[in-house]
Amino acid sequence: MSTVEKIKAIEAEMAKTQKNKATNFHLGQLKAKLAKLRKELISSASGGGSGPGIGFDVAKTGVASVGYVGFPSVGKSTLLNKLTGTHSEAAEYEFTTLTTVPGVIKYKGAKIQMLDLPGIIEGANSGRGRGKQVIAVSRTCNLIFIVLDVNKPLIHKEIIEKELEGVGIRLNKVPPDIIIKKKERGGVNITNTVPLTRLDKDEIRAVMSEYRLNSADIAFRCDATVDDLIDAIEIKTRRYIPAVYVLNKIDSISIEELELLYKIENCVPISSKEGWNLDDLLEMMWDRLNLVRVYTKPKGKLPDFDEPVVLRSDRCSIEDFCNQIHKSLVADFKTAAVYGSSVKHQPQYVGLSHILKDEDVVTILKK
Ligand SMILES: Nc1nc2c(ncn2[C@@H]2O[C@H](COP(=O)(O)OP(=O)(O)OP(=O)(O)O)[C@@H](O)[C@H]2O)c(=O)[nH]1
Ligand SMILES: [Mg+2]
Repeated sequence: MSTVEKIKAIEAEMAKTQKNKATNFHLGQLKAKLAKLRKELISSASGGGSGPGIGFDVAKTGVASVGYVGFPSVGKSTLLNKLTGTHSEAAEYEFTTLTTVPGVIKYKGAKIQMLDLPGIIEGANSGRGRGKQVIAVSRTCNLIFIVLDVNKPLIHKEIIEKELEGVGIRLNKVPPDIIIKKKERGGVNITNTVPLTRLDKDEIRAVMSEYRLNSADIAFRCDATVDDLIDAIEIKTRRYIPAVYVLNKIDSISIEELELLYKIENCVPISSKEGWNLDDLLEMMWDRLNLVRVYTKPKGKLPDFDEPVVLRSDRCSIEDFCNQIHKSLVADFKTAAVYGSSVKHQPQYVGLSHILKDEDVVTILKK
């Protein structure tokens, strides 16, 4: 049986098993098995080598990347062309784009790479169409634009979410607050700081034994589901990525129809053909990317507000800032004078480990 067939078989078994006290252990086991099989799919997708993967290995440029994911012909390439001025073939037939087409946009001083991907369809994560490669690229992005055609049924949104979820991508979520400490012996010890209303001990034990975690302390600090527990165990293969739902082609529907669409969370309605509402889309992109702009101030001079050093919020210490400017800077570093919201005193003298905030001003003092 192939991995995909095994997944199908387990899904079928889960569908016909009723959830109750007696079956909880069995269902927990099946969920964990499923998660392990899906992991096999991810590793075969990102491993490359097999199939037509040419063009999917795009060099990363810029401080962050945004991947465009959507069904064929929803207007992904038209959007890339409008936003970045890059040329990616756009046409009215499906699967126009067959490879990753990169473009770059400069927004608020930050260079952001945008990746136009081929259209995906249901079954993408098990290898249909160019699905595997699209998904492998999406996993590396800092933000995903899920592009939807407002004329197509919203079921497309769910299909895409399911495809991405299936390979360990978690959209607009934070990792579950569950701490697992492996031990040499002593069995599984479960503690919780909030009541667990969605998960019972049998399910926890089933999942733990499926992962051969026979001795461990697990502390639940959120009302977790069995999927959250599996995510916590599999944390290394999970990707928590923000997503924006781009509702394209609003030029082709009425105002009344448009109002209904605004109910979708994290959405921006646009028309890439007419260039409508692209400002809102970029503003939302900026917000979700959570970038940190740091202005340099040469000693005794005014800060340079035109060319910020842009950092990602997960890597924005003074050391990261120095490395962005020049590799040798850290070796010569004495102290940094920082003005802005990351410090109490203006300026405050800090070391390499200080974490910067958006729009701070920094002067590096050398030895
Ligand atoms: N009315 C309208 N049509 C649009 C809009 N954006 C794109 N289109 C049309 O939709 C068709 C498909 O556009 P593409 O940009 O090639 O779509 P894609 O998502 O890149 O398609 P694939 O590469 O096949 O996945 C083209 O005929 C575009 O002119 C829009 O905002 N409004
Ligand atoms: Mg395209």
